[in-house]
Amino acid sequence: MDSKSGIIIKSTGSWYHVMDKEGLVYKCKLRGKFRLKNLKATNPLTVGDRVTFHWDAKLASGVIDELEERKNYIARKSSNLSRQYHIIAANLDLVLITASVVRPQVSPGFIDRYLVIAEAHEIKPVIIFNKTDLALEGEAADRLQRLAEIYGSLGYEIWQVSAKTGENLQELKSRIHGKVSLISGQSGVGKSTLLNKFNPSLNLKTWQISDFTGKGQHVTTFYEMHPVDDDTFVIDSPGLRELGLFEFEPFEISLFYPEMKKVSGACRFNTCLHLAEPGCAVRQAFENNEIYPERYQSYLKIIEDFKDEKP
Ligand SMILES: Nc1nc2c(ncn2[C@@H]2O[C@H](COP(=O)(O)OP(=O)(O)O)[C@@H](O)[C@H]2O)c(=O)[nH]1
Ligand SMILES: [Mg+2]
Ligand SMILES: [Zn+2]
Repeated sequence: MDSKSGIIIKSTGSWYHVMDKEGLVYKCKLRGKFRLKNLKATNPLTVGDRVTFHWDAKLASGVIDELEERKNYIARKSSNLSRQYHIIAANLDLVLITASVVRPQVSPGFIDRYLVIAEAHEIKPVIIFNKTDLALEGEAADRLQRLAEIYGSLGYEIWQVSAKTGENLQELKSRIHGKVSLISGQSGVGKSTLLNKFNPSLNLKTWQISDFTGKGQHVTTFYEMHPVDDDTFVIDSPGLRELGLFEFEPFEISLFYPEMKKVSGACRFNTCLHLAEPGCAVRQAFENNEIYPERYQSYLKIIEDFKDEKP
């Protein structure tokens, strides 16, 4: 039996698809005595995990022996009441936050929610505005300009691309080369179309209603990692709103808004939520027009949702 190493690109619960450096995919099971380091996780391994395994050519199946230590991972609670969580993806280099200003029009707060998730996990966020071909003039163009101004001035990396015309696609493909990225975005923004442009052999279905598991529901969804090349992977994520923030307290959320973090040290209370507390430096900055109203609104919404999620 051959000892090999690779990266998990798909998990179906009992089987893991592991891709080696040559780009070959092996179907593997977990070794019976596999030691679970993390008992609070409902799934021992996930896409993005790097493992060593033994391949039995006769049986045409492999056995995973070891998990390499994770650089990071994103998880979500397995249910509102349980202390257990489900690990969604591991070893991420980038979070590609994909949006469009028309068809669909980006919903307020979507970008910020994913920026918070990226900041909270110390994973580099990259904002992609797709469908620029539909935003050349009028209100759509104004919206795009406003969003580019907000996120640009906050120092975030922004890409304006069109999967249809090919604008900036080669450049974006080079940007993600050699990295593992999680791509997120509302249904219909063009995630699958973009991935197909990066690697036509993926042949992903487009215009598919993603298997979005509405808020409060916790159907297990299996995340899949798409190889763009041997060395570049993109994990498509159904838009889970509560994704990966459960381990934080509400007062910590503003630490993931750089412009709030900058001033919140001056708030009177160190657990200030920046709502209506006396001596709140964030609220003051907002009133002085030093924080964009869109950003403050999205912050309030996240805090409000937290109250629902943490009864
Ligand atoms: N005009 C235009 N349409 C696009 C672009 N990218 C994707 N689409 C279309 O948007 C629809 C949804 O795309 P899809 O990739 O399925 O979105 P997903 O749900 O994010 O994976 C499809 O009809 C695509 O052809 C683009 O850059 N411009
Ligand atoms: Mg899709
Ligand atoms: Zn405050």
